[in-house]
Amino acid sequence: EFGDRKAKAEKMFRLMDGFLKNDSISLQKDILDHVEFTVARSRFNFDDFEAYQALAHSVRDRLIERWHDTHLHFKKKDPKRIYFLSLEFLMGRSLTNSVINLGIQDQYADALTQLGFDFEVLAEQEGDAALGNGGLARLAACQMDSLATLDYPAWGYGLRYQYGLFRQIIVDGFQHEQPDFWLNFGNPWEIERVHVSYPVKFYGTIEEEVLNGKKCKIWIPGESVEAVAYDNPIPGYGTRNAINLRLWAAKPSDQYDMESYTTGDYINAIVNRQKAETISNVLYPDDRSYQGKELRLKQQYFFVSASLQDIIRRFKDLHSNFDEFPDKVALQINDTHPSISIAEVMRVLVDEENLDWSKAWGIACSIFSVTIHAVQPEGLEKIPVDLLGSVLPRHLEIIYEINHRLMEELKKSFGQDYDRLSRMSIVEEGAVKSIRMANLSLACCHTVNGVSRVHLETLKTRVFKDFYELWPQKFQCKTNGVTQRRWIVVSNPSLCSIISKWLGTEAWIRNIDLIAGLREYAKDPDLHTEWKNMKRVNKMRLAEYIETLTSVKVSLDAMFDVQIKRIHAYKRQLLNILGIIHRYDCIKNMDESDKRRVVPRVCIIGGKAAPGYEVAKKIIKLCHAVADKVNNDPDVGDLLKVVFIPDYNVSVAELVIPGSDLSQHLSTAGHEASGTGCMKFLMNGCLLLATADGSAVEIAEEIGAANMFLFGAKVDEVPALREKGTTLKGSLQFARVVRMVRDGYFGFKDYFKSLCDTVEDGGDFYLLGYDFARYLEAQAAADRAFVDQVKWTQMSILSTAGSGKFSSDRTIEEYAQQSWGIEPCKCPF
Ligand code: GPQ
Repeated sequence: EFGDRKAKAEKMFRLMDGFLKNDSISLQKDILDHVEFTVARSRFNFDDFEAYQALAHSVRDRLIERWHDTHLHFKKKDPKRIYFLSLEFLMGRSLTNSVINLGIQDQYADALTQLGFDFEVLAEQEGDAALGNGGLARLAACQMDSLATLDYPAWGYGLRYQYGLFRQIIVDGFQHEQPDFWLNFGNPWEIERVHVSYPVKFYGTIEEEVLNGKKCKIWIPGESVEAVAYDNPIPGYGTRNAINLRLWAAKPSDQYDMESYTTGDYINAIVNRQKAETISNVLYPDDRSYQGKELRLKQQYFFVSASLQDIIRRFKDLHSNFDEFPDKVALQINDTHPSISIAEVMRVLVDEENLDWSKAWGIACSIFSVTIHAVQPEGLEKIPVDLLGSVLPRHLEIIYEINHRLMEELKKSFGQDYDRLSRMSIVEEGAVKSIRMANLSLACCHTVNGVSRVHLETLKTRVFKDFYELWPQKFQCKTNGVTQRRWIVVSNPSLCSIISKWLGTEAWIRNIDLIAGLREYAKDPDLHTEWKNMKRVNKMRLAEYIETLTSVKVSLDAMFDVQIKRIHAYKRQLLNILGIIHRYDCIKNMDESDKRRVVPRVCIIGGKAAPGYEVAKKIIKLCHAVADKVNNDPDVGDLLKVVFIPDYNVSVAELVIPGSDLSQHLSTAGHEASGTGCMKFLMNGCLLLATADGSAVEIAEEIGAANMFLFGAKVDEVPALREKGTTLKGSLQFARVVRMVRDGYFGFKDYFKSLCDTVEDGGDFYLLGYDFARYLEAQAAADRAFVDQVKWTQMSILSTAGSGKFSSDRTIEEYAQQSWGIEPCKCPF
């Protein structure tokens, strides 16, 4: 009967030419239909937001069409798939990206004009999907775009948080956090799959049973929560492929605990059940600090368990023998957050599929690879044994068994070297006995990836030295990249046209290597004119935004100098502010003729501080305090303006990056695993002022160190400099600017005291004092370069031209070939 229905539907579909059409009239009709029937407003009376909703639904229909075709095609071909597990995805807005990737931007723009609307105005109505904190999460989003574009059979899996990353509001210069209930106004980009749901179990006890003469462990769970799928289609560019990002939401389960209903406590039973939903409620906003929170562990297991049930169900649709599992499944774990999946795979294979341990372990070892984003051993995730034993008792047992076998193996290689064994153990003995999730990942994964060359070196020589000595072949470098679709085509359309015009092709949007062709024209005066116009228009947009948000008027002739990223002590926003204070101090002491030689600057800083991160919050306040003083000082005028852009997020980045001249990446060498912001600036022709850290080292190789402003202590100098510690005094200039803050020159004397203490009095772990003089020199070099606009423009063109390596397309190709062993699976048009 089903076959018959299918044939009839197909026949009717072809007769009616049922595919969605993309001419202007069809699009207009579609949008108006969605106004009337989806948004339920009158076709003759709807506002910009309602127009956006209707437009988004019309685009969504087209996404779904391709997404269906892609999945049918994947199902038919049954290739090995890559499953990308990540607790965070920072997707930002979807509208413009979708229509560009679908290749129907002009048609939509035209259709909207006909209806009296402006595409760009409607695009501004969309809020960001902010299901992540920072670099790690945006990287996952960029990689999804590349996976789709390169036609890889990929799935993303994560959590559908009700509350994304908090909104930052600034009151009197202080950060306040407000909840981001992003789903309040509906989310047209997701598809709720009420039928795709799985129970996820927690707590309970373990019992032993004898089954067929074999002793077995049976987990009797104490709680069950339902995971419901929400699918988010991810369209590739220049292909019909659209892959799926499946996010899980927690819903109360109706499976267990019928008792409380029958005992009559109906209301309480419902209230208790409702608590299940809290699992997917909120994203943890403290980027990289692990506090052993029960809810966090439950989030991790919840999304991992649901994803694996889904993956295994898909596998079993076509296969019955788990020997074939590694031929069909590659699992990528994004940092250690999803690493409980290793224990879960073992549990399913051993306890549910009845495979013997070593066979199951062999399978696990051939499907998992991990990427580490942390730099410090202290930054690695640890779960207290008591906590794990209570929430996931069977998983704790399995981890102990894995560890026992690991220790036996290690003894073969290292004999009685107990120090080494205890360092490599998955179980950390100590005041709080814990499970080292990184060690679990290292024991199992066939590949351990670092995110830049410097970072991989750190992993090999410091963080995982012992493991590297045992399994050197596991360690690989996959330097991060970002997608040129979002970071040039979507966010800088004028630059996009210039590149296509000068290269004579749009092919670089799929094949970024071509962008190097711009080098040939780096000195061409016509290109310079177009380039400078593009930059000026982008600066104008940014200046308007700044004025609306902060009431500060900035001059377009000034150098727009930008540092936007999460606020962290190691990223050294404080170094930037102290540099600004120095600049201010210099201007104050100049006579009029000196002032004429000053290169005017607009110093722009933006970023969120984790809610409990005191130092980071003080940095934000200091930035405002300095801005207040400088911006209102008539001696300074347009020579220096300081701006803090509130609520930095993906869509703000899309506006700010194209409008900047210079960007700053100031991490103390050895602390930024890679950095990806710098790549976005590079693509947009902004010059980089950076330490030799993370990916900046590789950027210098690509564009030539002479085309950027590198400064500061090198990675291998840092430990010795720290050793010297107390005897190492920063420069006089450094002492002077810190003193100004200490003395209350910018007010809030008592409040800033502890911040000053972090860089003085023998502290200064991040070596601000040591690097300060070199930092000022680099800044002076940037000023000199800016005065010579021909030189500057040439450096800017060479930056864009040299950015090819930093496309996530290159990164994904490397993962596909070196870690996952997958092939493209292109859906025919
Ligand atoms: N990163 Cl450990 C995060 O954004 N969050 C984290 O919890 C950790 C790392 C960043 C890292 O700091 C950057 O250097 C990288 O470029 C980025 O991950 C992506 O790899």
